[in-house]
Amino acid sequence: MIKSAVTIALVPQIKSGPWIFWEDLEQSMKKAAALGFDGIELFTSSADAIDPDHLGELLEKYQLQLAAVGTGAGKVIHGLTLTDPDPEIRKKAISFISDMITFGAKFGAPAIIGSMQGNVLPTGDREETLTWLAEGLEILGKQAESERAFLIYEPLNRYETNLMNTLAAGGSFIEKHRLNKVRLLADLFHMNIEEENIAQSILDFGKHIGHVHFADSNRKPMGLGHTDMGPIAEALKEIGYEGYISAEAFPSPNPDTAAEQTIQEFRKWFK
Ligand code: LER
Ligand code: MN
Repeated sequence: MIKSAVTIALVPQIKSGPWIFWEDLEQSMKKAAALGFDGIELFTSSADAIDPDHLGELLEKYQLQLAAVGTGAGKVIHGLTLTDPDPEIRKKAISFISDMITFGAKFGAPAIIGSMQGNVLPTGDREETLTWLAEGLEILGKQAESERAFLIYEPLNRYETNLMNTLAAGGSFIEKHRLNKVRLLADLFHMNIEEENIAQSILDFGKHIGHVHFADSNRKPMGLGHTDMGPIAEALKEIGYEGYISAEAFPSPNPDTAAEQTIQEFRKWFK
């Protein structure tokens, strides 16, 4: 069954990002539960930012699942990426994500590698950079597997990375490097910019998709832009997608209304 989730970011440095809730953890979870979301996706500044016992109690209290954990703070706060030319920084990036994997896996949730993938630098070599990325994903994918989770890699739009921008690029990379424990994140906002046909890409690379970010063409909550959601919802059903559709959108016009708009759209397309 396809499940709904909503993002909660607890990182002050990225408050202006596309997250629905970004204040108090418990208040946000209470609201998510009241609206009927199945899960929450968390962005924290590090793996030890929240006491896992406390999170476990809140998940139990509000009957929510942890859908995924984001790792972007590793780049935003600590300047780490998996493709930094400095091997020490790559090592620290792996260690940061590794801790996030362990944190998420306690609750059966995967970690997401989005901005932590980095970029090929103007002075860099593309093949070498992609080799570093493959090495990082291989190590972290194996770790996720050993903790009974999986790892999510997110193709981003061209303004955020020059590594991989489409499901086709991400899917081919996974296949080429036999990254069996890595699944793709289909972020509908990035796909709106990069894919020729969002629904067709979902049909073509569906077997690799492990998570979906739900946002409209302008990154407002679904329904507030011009994305044609009908064929996308059909494609996700056709591939038998059973993961989360997680609202990673601007809290527009405010977090509460954005959350309500999102759950209404989720029900419209998936219930
Ligand atoms: C992360 O999931 C993402 O989509 C990035 O664009 C956030 O900056
Ligand atoms: Mn995303």
